[in-house]
Amino acid sequence: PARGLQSTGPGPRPDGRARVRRVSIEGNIAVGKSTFAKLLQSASSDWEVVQEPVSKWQSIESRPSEGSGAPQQTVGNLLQMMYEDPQRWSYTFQTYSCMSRMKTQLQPPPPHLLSSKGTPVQVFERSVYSDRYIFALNSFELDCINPAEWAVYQDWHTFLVEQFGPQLELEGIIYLKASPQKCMERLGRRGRPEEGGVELDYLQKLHMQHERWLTERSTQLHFEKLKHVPVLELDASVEFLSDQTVRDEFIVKVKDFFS
Ligand code: TTP
Repeated sequence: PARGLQSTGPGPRPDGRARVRRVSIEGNIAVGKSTFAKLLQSASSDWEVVQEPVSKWQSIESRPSEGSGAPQQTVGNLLQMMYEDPQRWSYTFQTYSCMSRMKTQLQPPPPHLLSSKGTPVQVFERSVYSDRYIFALNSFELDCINPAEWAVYQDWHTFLVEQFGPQLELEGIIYLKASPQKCMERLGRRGRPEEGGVELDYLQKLHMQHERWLTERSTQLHFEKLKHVPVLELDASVEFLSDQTVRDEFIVKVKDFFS
């Protein structure tokens, strides 16, 4: 059984209320992270889900020069560019996805969590850590990010994570695990246009990266604390959205993990 959430912060706040803890949901493309996140959102008012900003990556906005008054324009779909020409665009994609993720992870918890008398938890879809240890690493291993880009990525990633320190730390990770074949089936069913060319082999590689990081815990992680963050692994191969019993079981396990 998984250990409960880590207690990395300073303990209860001066008013005696619990500190808001931070957890990420990790798992392969199309495993069902967003669906699971919505399930958590509706299960307790003490849990607040912060969604992944995929739509931002799909429409990059121009930055008009200050004071020009020109309206913002959509200047590209970075997700599509990355899938069409990974060697050209993977590094750019990972800098942008990581930056948008940092912004979301740094947002303060909403007021109702801060005033909660229960055990408030902020839940993120993925994290700055999966950006590096799943996607950027995988792109490097596939030669889509070259050694110089990988060195630059690691340098600024380490610098920023260390600068922000506790604000970016996670106290737990929920790992939704399903076979790459299952994820492929779900990916086909949802039909996101940019993902039309994704092959099973790519999902198998990403699955292996998740396994190395979250099950074997053998990846060369740069951040010492991350090696000890408790992981709750859930079997997401079942159709949890349509099965009330599975949904209830998941919620019980998550409650247990959070308490
Ligand atoms: P996911 O973050 O896996 O989101 P999802 O919508 O597939 O998750 P789920 O179905 O489980 O709710 O990936 C979104 C898309 O962005 C996907 O095509 C993979 C791509 N991506 C990268 O290429 N690099 C990255 O660092 C991230 C986070 C996503």
